[in-house]
Amino acid sequence: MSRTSRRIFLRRTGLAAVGAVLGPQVSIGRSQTAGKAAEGPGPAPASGVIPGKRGVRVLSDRPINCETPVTLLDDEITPNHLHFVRNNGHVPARAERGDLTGWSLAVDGEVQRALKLTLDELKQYGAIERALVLECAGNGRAGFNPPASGNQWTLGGVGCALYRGVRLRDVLNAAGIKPTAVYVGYYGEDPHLSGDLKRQAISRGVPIAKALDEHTMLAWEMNGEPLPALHGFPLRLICPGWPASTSGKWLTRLWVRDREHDGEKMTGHSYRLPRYPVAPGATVPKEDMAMIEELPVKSLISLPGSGVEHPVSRALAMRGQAWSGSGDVRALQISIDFGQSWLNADLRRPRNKYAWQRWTAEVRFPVRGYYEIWARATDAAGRMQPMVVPGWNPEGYCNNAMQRIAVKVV
Ligand SMILES: Nc1nc2c(c(=O)[nH]1)N[C@H]1C(S)=C(S)[C@@H](COP(=O)(O)O)O[C@H]1N2
Ligand SMILES: [Mo]
Repeated sequence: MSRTSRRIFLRRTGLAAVGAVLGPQVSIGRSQTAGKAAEGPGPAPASGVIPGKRGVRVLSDRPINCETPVTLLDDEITPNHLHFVRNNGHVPARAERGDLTGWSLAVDGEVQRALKLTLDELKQYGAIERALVLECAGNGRAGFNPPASGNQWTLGGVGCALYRGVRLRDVLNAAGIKPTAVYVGYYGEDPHLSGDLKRQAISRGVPIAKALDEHTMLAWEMNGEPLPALHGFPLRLICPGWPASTSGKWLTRLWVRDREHDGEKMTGHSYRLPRYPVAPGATVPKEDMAMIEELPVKSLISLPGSGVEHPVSRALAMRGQAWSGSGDVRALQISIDFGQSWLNADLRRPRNKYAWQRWTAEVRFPVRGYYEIWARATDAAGRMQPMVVPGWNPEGYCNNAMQRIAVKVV
């Protein structure tokens, strides 16, 4: 079948959304981004449109959302100019100006003494530095069929940067957590898209146990620089392993609560999955949806890009990253025969818990021809990435299907 007739076939059968993701990834000679742009939301605006970003793919510019082409997620530490951005509202003017005037962080609610801290006061709590993966729960959404509305993230709504800040628990303990505390909700300074100052763009949170986890932090630095405007200047939460929507940016207030937080995007279907498997396209009642906590195990192939030619006489060098919401990946395996057999890649230990783990592999091909290469990570509990898009859900979250690339061996 020619490419054109194949595409018509996909459209007719209502599989265009799947074709948009899988087609380009497994066809020779078309990059994933070019293929996606051809059938997706339209060509990406010229790079440089988003201040401070280079080489990213723009999903929307109001609010700003961009993802990283998977071949550029090749570093152990994702540089600031490549890290994906997921904004729900506008970037606050303070962040654009890099201005701390009048800024403070309030910690209140179910605490013995409410705090109001300037950045300098916050820095008195000491500093830790950690490489931490942030992944949007909607990363991979473009793979669902029927499609879910929202940003059509392919593979690049993820990054692993080096953050400097304090443990959230040190600040919460200074405020004194009351026994009634069960949840911490965040508020940020980003204006709602409508311009209505009374509305929040997003206000999510985590249960108190996750807030008190030693890896949950308040960060003011990203890769050795003050937090960039797009990533939450002057202060953000990092709740590693959980949907990055819990990692509030441009923080002004932490509200310790005696119940689950009910801010913007905490209720309804937001960041929730059906409690039981549902048929694709099903309508799921609100009460049957449960909050996403740990994200599933996942990996990516950053080298080579899909569609390369490789000589049969030589081994193909491959590499990429693996991570999981529980903080540990036990194995990374590669298949060149559609999953009939697997070889173990070299998987490095993470730089610290919740950093991603670099893997490398050398792959030899028995004969010339067309190959698909699949990469599959397994977490410490033995859970593996599925071969196909898992568990359809109304909002298109948690697609951790294996990444596939195509190689023409000549
Ligand atoms: N205040 C605020 N915090 C926010 C958001 C936002 O729009 N406003 N977006 C959230 C979502 S959905 C994600 S995926 C991450 C993205 O972080 P990044 O833009 O630094 O990659 O920030 C989270 N924190
Ligand atoms: Mo997100």
